[in-house]
Amino acid sequence: MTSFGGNGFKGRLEDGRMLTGRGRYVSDWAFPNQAFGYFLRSDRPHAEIASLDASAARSMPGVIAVLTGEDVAAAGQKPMPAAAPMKGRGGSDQIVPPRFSLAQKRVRYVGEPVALVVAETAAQAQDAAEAISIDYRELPVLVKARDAAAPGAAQIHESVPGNLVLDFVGGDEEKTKAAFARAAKTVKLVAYHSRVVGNPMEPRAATGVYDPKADTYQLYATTQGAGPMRNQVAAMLGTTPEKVRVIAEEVGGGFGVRFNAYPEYGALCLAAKQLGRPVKWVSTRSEVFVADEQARDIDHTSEAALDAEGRILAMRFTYLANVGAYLAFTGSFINTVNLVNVVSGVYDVPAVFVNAKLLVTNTVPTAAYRGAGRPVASYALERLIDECAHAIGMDPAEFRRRNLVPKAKFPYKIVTGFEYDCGDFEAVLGKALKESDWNSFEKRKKDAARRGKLRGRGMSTYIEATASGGFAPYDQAHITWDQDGGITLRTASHNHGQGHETTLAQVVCSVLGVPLEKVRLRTSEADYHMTSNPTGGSRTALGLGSAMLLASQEIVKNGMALAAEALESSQADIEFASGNYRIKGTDRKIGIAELARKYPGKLDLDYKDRPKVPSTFPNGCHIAEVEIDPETGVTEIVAYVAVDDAGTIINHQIVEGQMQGGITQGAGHILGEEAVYDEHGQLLTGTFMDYPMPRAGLVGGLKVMDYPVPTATNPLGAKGVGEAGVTGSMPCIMNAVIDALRAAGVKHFDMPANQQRVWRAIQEAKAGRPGALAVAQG
Ligand code: MCN
Repeated sequence: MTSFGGNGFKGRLEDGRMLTGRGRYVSDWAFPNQAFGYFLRSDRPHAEIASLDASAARSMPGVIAVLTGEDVAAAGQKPMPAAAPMKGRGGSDQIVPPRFSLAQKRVRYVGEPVALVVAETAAQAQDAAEAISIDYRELPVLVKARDAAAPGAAQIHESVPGNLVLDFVGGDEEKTKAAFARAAKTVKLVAYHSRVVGNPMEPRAATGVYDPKADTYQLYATTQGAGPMRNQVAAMLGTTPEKVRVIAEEVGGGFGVRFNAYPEYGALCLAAKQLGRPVKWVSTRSEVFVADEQARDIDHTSEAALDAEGRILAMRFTYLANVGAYLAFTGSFINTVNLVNVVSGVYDVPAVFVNAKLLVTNTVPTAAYRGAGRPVASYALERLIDECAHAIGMDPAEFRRRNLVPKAKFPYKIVTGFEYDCGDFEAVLGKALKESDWNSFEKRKKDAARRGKLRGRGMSTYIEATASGGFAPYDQAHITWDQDGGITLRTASHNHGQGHETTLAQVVCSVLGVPLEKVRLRTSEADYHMTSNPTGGSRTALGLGSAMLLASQEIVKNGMALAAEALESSQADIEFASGNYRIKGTDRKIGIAELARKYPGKLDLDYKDRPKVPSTFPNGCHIAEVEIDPETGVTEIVAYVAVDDAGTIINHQIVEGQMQGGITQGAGHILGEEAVYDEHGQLLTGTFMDYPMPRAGLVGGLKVMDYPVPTATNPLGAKGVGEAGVTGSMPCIMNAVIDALRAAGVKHFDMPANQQRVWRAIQEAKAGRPGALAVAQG
C-alpha cells in the first residue's frame, strides 16, 4: 500500500493561512471603480408582477442603475440551463421550467431576485431598493410536495402539468410485487425527511467583471468548482464557456449548495457589462436563508417483504421530493441516481422498486447538500431495517447480519444495475458491535432509568456511492515546476474545507519525493480554463487524487530520458526513488526538482482527456446511544461509534475530521435543524434564533475508527469520506431516538427530534396518541 506520510504530518498546509487571517474570501476581493449591488427579492411566494416602478429608486443618492426582469429579457439573456438530464418513467424527459436571473412577470418563492440595484455603496443600493414599488397579484401557494401532487392543485409553471417535473422509476416493479405477494411478513414505514438550509460559514458573494475588448466575463464567486458553474453562467449570458472565468480562493465552505450557478450571477455579469464597472454583491445571513439552495424535504414510504427467517425478499420505496420553485441543476440528479445507486444498501436483496416523484412548490429550490440524496435513501432504508427487526422481535444487529451481502459475493451487482466493487460488511459490523459494547446495552439502559432517563440505542449499516456524478468528462490535473523547486498543482475542483491542499500534495509527494511544503494548489484561477468535476459527491480523493497520482508517475517517467542526459548515462541505467534519479549501483544522482529547473517546462504535465475513475462504495456501521429526559424532552447523544471503510486513507487526521463534521451535521439535522414554511409560503425559521446550527459538542462520546478495504477500481485504493458521516449518522441517531421513545409508548415520530417535539411526543403518547408527531401521512 502506498504511504502518504499520513499520521506523521500534523495539521494542514492551508491552516496557517486561514488561522492568521490571510485567506482571501470572495467578499475580500476589491476592484478599481467597483460598484455595489443589492437584490430586491420577492416577499410573495407566488404572484404576478402587475407593475414595477423603479423611477424613485433610480433618482436616489449614489444609484447608478436598477435592472429588472425586463432588462434581462431585453439583453437577450437565456433561462438558466437545463438541469443535469435525467430520464423518467418510460424514458420520458424531465421538465425544466424556465428560470431567469431576475423574475419575469411572475415570482414563485419568497427570496426570488426581482431587481438588482447598483450604487456607489452597498448601503445606497439597499436604501434605493426600498423605494422600488411593486404591485403583486397574488396566486395560490403550494408549500409541500404532497400538496403539489394533490389532484386539482394549482399549477405553478405553465410548462409543468400537475407540478411534476419528473416521475422517476428504478428497479424491477413486477419482481418486487411478486415477492411481496409471497412474503411471510411485510413491514411499512411512512416518514418525512425535513428541509434544511445549507448555511456555509461565509454568506454567498459575487463580483461580475466584464472586459469589453475581449468580450469576456470574470465572475468572482463562492464556488465548489469552476467547471459546471462556468458553463451554467455562460448559458445564462448566451455566450460560450470560454468567455467566462469563475474565480475564487477561500469560499468559507460549500456543503453542496455552491455547486450550481445562481440567478444573481447572471444579473451581476449583465450589470457589469452594461455599466462598464465591476459590480460586487455580498449577501447577508438572512439572504442565505431565502436565496441559497435548500435541501431534502421529502416524504417517503419504505416497505419490506420478509420470509419466515427474517430475510429480506424485496423492498419498495416511494419518494415525493420537493424540488422548490425551479429545478436546480443538481435537483433531479440527487432525487434519482443518488436514490438508486445503493438502493438495497449493504443487503443481499433480489427485488427492489423505487418511484420518485419530483414536484415543484412555492419554496426555495432544493439541491445538493452534503450527501445529496444518499442520506435520504439511507434514512428510508435504515429506518425500515430497524422497523423490520422490531416487527419480528429480532435484535437489529442480528437482523442486519443475516441480510448482509457476503464478502464472497463481490463484485456485487444491485437490482438497479450498479456494482459494488468491494467491502467486508460483516467485519465492519462486528468491529462496531465490539467497540460499542452492544451486548451490555440493557445494563446502561437500566442505569439511565434509575436516573430518570430514557436510553435508546440505534444503528445504521450504511453504504454510499462516491464519485457518482459525471458532470465533467474528465478530471484535469495540471502540474508545473517553479524555478524555486516548488510545484504548483492546478485543478478546477475547489478546496473549500476538505484539506485538498494537503492531501493532493501528499499524493504528489508520495511519487515525486519532494517535501510537502514545496507544493501549492491553485483552483478556480483567472488565467486557466480547466475541466473537472467540482468538489462534490466525495470524489476528490479518488477522482482527482488518482489523476494527480497518475500524472506524477507520468512525470517521473518523462524525466528518465532527461536524467540520463543530465547524468550522461543510458536511460536503461537510470532508476528513480525518493525524489532522485540515480545511475543504478552508483551514487551519481540528480534530484527531480533540480532536473525540472535544468529543463524548464519539460517536467510539467497537463493531465487531461483521460478516463475518469469509476464510483466506489464506502460503507460503515454507526452505533449511537441517546438519553432523553422525559420531563423536558432534552435529548443527548451520549455515545457514538463509527466504523468506516474508506479504502486506503491518504490522511487519517483529515478523514477523521471529515467524519466528525459529517456525523455532527447529520446529528444537527436529526436533533434540530429545520426550514419551516407556514402555509402561506413564508419561511418561519430565517435566522439563527429559530434555526439551530449544530455545535461541536453535539455528539457526545464520539469514536471514529476505520476498517479499510482498499478498492482496485482506482490507483489509490481510496473511497470517498466527505459525506459518509451524514449518510451514516442520520438513520443511526433517529433509530436511537425512536428506540428510547418506544419505552414512553411513542409508536412513530419524524425528525427533527428537538426538545419541544420530543416532549410533545411523550405527552401525546401518554394521552393515547402514539403517532401524533409523525409528519407525513401514509
Ligand atoms: N481523504 C483521504 N482518504 C480517503 C478519502 C478522502 O485522505 N480515503 C481526504 C481527501 O483527500 C480530502 C478529504 O479527505 O482531503 C475529503 O475527501 P473526499 O471524500 O474525496 O471528498 P471531497 O474532497 O470531494 O469533498 C466533498 C465532500 C462534500 S460532497 C461536501 S458537501 C462537503 C465535504 O466534502 N462539504 C464540506 N466536506 C466538507 N468539509 C468542510 N469543511 N466544508 C464543506 O463545505
